[in-house]
Amino acid sequence: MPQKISHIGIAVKSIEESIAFYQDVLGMEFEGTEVVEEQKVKVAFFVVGESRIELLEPTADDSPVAKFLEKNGPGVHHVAYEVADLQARLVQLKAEGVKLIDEAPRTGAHKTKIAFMHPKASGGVLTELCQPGEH
Ligand code: CMX
Repeated sequence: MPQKISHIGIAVKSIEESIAFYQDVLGMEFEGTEVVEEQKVKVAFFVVGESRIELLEPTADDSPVAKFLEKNGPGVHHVAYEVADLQARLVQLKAEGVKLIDEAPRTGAHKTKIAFMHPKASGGVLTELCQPGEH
C-alpha cells in the first residue's frame, strides 16, 4: 500500500524561470536543485506538507521530459507514491501482469530508489513508485 504521495512531477522548460511561481506566488519552501543523470533531468523540489512538487527540466534532447514537452508543452508529468519496499512491490506487480517501465529500482534524486509504471497501465497517468533515500 502506498504510504503517501511522495511528489508530483511537473515538466518545465526552465527551472530557473519557474521557481518564482512556486516560491514567491505560492509561498513554498524551495529545497534546491539536483541533476539526475540516469533520467536525463534536472529537478527542483518544493515542500508541501509531507509531499513535494518536483519540477523537471530536460538535460538532453533524448530525455523523456524533452519528448513530453515537445508533445504536450509544460504541465503535470507524473505522480509518485512512496512505498516501503520497492523491490518487493515490483516483483508483485510484475507477477500480476502490470506493465512496468522499470522492473528493477533505479536511482532518483536524493538517492531515492524509483521505478515507473507505464501510463498505459495506469489510466494515462505516468506513475512512479519510490522508496526514500536521504530525505
Ligand atoms: N504521462 C502520461 N502519458 C504519457 C507520458 C506522461 N508523462 N509520457 C508519455 N505518455 C504517453 C504518450 O502520450 C503516448 O501515448 P499515445 O501512444 O496514446 O500517444 C505513450 O505514452 C508513448 O509516449 P511517447 O511520447 O511515444 O514516448 P515513449 O514511449 O518514448 O516514452 C515513457 C514514454 C512513459 C515510456 C517514457 O517517458 C519513460 O520511460 N518515462 C519514465 C522515466 C521518466 O519519465 N523520467 C523523467 C522523470 C525522472 C524523475 O522524476 O526523476
